[in-house]
Amino acid sequence: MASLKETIAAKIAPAREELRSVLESHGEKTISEVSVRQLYGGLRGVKGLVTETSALDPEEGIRFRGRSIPQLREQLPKASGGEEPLPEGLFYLLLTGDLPSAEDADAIRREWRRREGLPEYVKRTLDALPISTHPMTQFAIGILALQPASLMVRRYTEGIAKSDLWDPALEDAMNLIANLPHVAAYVYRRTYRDGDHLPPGPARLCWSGNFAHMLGFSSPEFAELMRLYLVLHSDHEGGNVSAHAVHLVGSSLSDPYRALASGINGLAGPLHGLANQEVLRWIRQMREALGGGTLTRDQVKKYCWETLSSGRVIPGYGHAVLRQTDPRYLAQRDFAQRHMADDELVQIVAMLYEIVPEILRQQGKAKNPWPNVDAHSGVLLVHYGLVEHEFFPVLFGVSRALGTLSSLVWDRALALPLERPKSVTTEWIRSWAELSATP
Ligand code: HAX
Repeated sequence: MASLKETIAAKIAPAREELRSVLESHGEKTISEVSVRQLYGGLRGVKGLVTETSALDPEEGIRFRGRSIPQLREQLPKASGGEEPLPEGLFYLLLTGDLPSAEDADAIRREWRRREGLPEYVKRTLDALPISTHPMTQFAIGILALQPASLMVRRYTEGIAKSDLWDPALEDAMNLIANLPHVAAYVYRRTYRDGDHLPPGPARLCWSGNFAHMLGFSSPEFAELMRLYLVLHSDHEGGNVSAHAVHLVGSSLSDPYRALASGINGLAGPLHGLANQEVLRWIRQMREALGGGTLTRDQVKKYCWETLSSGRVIPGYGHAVLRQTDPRYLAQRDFAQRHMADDELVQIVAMLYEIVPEILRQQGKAKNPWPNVDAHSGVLLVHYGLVEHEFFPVLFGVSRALGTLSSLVWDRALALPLERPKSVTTEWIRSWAELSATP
């Protein structure tokens, strides 16, 4: 069986040739024109990036290397006795484009488990932070604290050719992914369990199972949820803030640790990954405001309108690209229906699905009234006892590393250049518009 690195190495020359040929045949064709509105509007809809690992269709949702979420849940290798796909297999797929065998996924599991172990200075760095520091801040600092181990930096300093940088970038990505559950679990246990840390579990545990174990959750069903969660949040094409930040920062040949930390900081915004914390916070506030009993549809509707009229968003709803219910939401809903249909919070989430889209339609602002990935994830975690909502975005961050670091390895393999778009001023736009209007 070829190693992961051998499999990728064999694909690099053809991929470079493909890129050369696309540029030779189509290099001067125009894909996107940018309106002034788009320039001020977050470049929504402008095709300005190439990302191979996944592609997002507004109606159908995400495909990872061409495969939909239902297909992934069916086709990717599973843990023994489990039904949900292994993130190890997904990572293989994202990196190579090939569906992994059970042996391929297990080889990645062994690699990650072999590379794990937090240096003491990383723990001391985290311990120096006030316990009130948001878990996402701690997580980003933990990632940066690991950075002195970067092989890419060492090789660059030794004078490696730019075209070979993908190799140490892959090594960094593997070491980093192996240790992200350790950083995350360390943050969780120091913040919410009085620093009572748990050692890693037996070598046979998969990446997600070991993560669940180090967080302190031993139920096999929670490990199943982790596998699904860590697969679903991994990648969402290249334009979202976290993926774009990793790609942008990496384009300066900044190493994978620094690039991922940037992506994690982007993910920590409430319009992006922090929305999963906000959804639960909002539901808890709603229950409290409504007296804590069983919620009626009318009460929920009124609370949604109050949220909107106070100038806030309804978290977990809407999307910059999607125009349908997010299939990542549907996969979590399916998990909930199979494992916890009677859970009270799950039922509130189901009620919101029946109520919120119509309210957002009536309000008439959001282009997409449907739920996104963050509308469901929190209540699943709470069901198993992971109740601390500020920690939820960290789980998202652990998962997002899989997609963004796979893309980063390919950015280096294809020797993509420094990303440096041109900016203009409003004054420039005015003069340009006046000049273009002159007959
Ligand atoms: N509640 C209230 N208003 C909403 C809304 C929501 N859920 N979604 C969009 N809108 C509003 C926008 O705030 C915007 O209002 P203004 O014109 O006053 O600025 C208007 O509708 C048009 O926005 P849009 O074009 O439909 O959406 P954007 O592409 O600008 O933004 C967001 C997409 C996801 C940021 C947006 O839908 C939102 O704020 N949703 C709530 C937060 C959330 O769930 N974020 C997570 C998204 C998924 C993700 O990235 N996860 O990591």
